[in-house]
Amino acid sequence: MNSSLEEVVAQFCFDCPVISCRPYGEGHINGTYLAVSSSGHRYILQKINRSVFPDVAALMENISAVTAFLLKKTQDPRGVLKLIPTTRGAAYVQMQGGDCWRAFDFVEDAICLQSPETKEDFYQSALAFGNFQNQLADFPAETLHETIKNFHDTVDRYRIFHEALALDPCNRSGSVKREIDFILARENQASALIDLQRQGLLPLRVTHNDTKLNNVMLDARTRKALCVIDLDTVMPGLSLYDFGDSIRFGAATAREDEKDLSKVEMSLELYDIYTRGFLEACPSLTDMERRMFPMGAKLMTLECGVRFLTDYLEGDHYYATHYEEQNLFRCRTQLKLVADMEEKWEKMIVCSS
Ligand code: ADP
Ligand code: GN1
Ligand code: MG
Repeated sequence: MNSSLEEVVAQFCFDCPVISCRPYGEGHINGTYLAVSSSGHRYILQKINRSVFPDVAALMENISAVTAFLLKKTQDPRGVLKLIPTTRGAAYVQMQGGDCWRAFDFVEDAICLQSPETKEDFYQSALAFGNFQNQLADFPAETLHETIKNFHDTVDRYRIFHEALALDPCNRSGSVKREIDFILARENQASALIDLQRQGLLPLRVTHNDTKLNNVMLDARTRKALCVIDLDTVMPGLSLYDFGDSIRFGAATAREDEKDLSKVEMSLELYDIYTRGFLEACPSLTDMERRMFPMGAKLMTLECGVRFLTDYLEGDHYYATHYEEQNLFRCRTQLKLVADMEEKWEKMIVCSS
């Protein structure tokens, strides 16, 4: 452990001194570490990405409030993320230089998947996210801070994409004409969900907004859903954002940055399974929400493709990348998924009705 990490771990109320701390997981946003204390107790330590989340105090207020609320509704100690306070009793610490850190109890005897190994795994993730939304139905949404403005405003994501395209700071737009054309050809659909919300036809709820399969923990033995993690983007939103983002990531037949696009499809079977689980765990969804499931899946996938391409055009500042062009490969899988959903549209409607 280097000396600056040692200084960080000394700020938290861990059960015993931390003896090791190493990078952990496959998140794209925060700096995540696994910290182990001399008793063997494990913790997750995270450096919060401040360029993505400039108002850390507001972000941590959200997480403290939501986890405290969920704790009252669950019996299982692994049923909700547990924040470890700092030695000063705060939810996070700001180090000299400005970096902000927080810590959680490690969810033990649990697994976190990049793709479902069985259909039941995906069904369990649907229960986890559906249940999360259901449990927060009576949370006072107006008290939550908007941690990222216009996070799932697809129209605004297009606006930012156009800006990146016009500036083209890395001279990359010439080599991605096909992807640009695909995205522009669908711009007129970007407001489909927001329009319905504005007309009062879709309700605003407390949503997670980042419902990737790797933001759910399953029990390692029973493989039943335990809890939802990565609560940075919990905000008022549409249920379709949560539904759609889960399909985008978990119903895909290949990894998010798969280079061989012939392997990338949206599995209709997994779509169907997720739909059943989500509805079962969140029975209060309206007919309109249910009817818009296919559009939620498509728009969240398209939006993600737009975001990956924007980041590629801007020089890969937002998402963590591990090799050149990773954002471009990520974008291509998303666009392939959108095309596949368009082909399977009628069947998706049948699954959702
Ligand atoms: P990011 O915002 O960068 O995606 P996450 O909060 O999702 O960060 O954490 C990244 C990964 O770390 C998760 O996908 C999961 O594998 C692991 N992780 C995060 N929190 C916990 C926890 N409390 N217990 C066990 N694993 C965790
Ligand atoms: C990011 O934090 P992580 O890796 O769970 C991103 C999501 C994207 C996703 C694409 C705060 O999720 O919005 O859909 O990458 N999170 C943020 O994999 O931007
Ligand atoms: Mg995550």
